[in-house]
Amino acid sequence: MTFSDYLDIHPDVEDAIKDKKPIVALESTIISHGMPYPKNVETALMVEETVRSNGAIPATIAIINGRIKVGLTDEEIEFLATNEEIKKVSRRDLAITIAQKQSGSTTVASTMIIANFAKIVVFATGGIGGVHRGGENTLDISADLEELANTNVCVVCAGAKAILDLSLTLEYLETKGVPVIGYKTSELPAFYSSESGFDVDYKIDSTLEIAEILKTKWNLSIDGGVLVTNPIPVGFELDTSIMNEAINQAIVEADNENITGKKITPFLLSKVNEITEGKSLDANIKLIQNNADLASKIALHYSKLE
Ligand code: PSU
Ligand code: MN
Repeated sequence: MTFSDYLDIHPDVEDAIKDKKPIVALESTIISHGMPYPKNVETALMVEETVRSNGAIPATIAIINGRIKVGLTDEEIEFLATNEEIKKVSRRDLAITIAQKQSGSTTVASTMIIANFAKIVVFATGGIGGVHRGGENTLDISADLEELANTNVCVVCAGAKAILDLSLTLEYLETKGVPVIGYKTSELPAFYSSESGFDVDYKIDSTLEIAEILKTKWNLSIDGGVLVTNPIPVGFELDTSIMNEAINQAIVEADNENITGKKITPFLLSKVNEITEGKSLDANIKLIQNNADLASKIALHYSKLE
């Protein structure tokens, strides 16, 4: 058996693959563990619509009853959004979830693995995992970074949240040879804010140029991903000092409650949302839409270069 024996591709995505139409992969951890119901469903559907309105086809990825799904029905999205039992599935969890015929939402790492198999090269998300604060002692480094090092997918995100150590995250990406591109910015965006104080490697203002860079990288057989960081739209940024305070408070609570491992990111996200009374959630939704929009434009150019 091979990968395809475990895979169900949605008919719309299947057609797009056949016709070499642009496709944008979307992750599902954000649906099950990144946002509360019903905003999670509304956002997942809205993001798919954003991709379609750009002339690309959305492929939201998840594991349902042991089957790898590339492209979900609205019912499957609802299922992932409402079922408390859905596991957060990163690289290490994939085989177990599938063998045990369970359901799981995919992180950036596992979404990249599946997208790559389906030959989908552009993927939009909110924020990637990275090196956590204190990661030099805890070794809490997201498998997302290792996947970016190895797997040929372009990930469009709004940078990473300040729940992470952004400086160590950039160092790790550099060591692993992952290009970090700022779309119309020379500064790494910090998710809720367009500024982090850290520079990206390259500022690129054109989606065609980004597509050409992807093409060139993989033509040269330089395997691994490319990270495109896209600042939150103007007017939707949150106040940095308020956010930092919320994040610090959330980290203290996580420490007090001994939250570690895969639980830490979802815990911090929901705490920050609680502390900011939903303001962080509104910003989160806006930036994901913005990333889906940019990813679609890159995918459109890339499909014409093929
Ligand atoms: N960062 C966010 N929102 C998210 C995640 C990260 O701002 O929903 C999710 C993504 O699916 C990401 C995962 O791939 O958390 C990283 O988890 P970990 O740090 O356990 O690898
Ligand atoms: Mn971790």
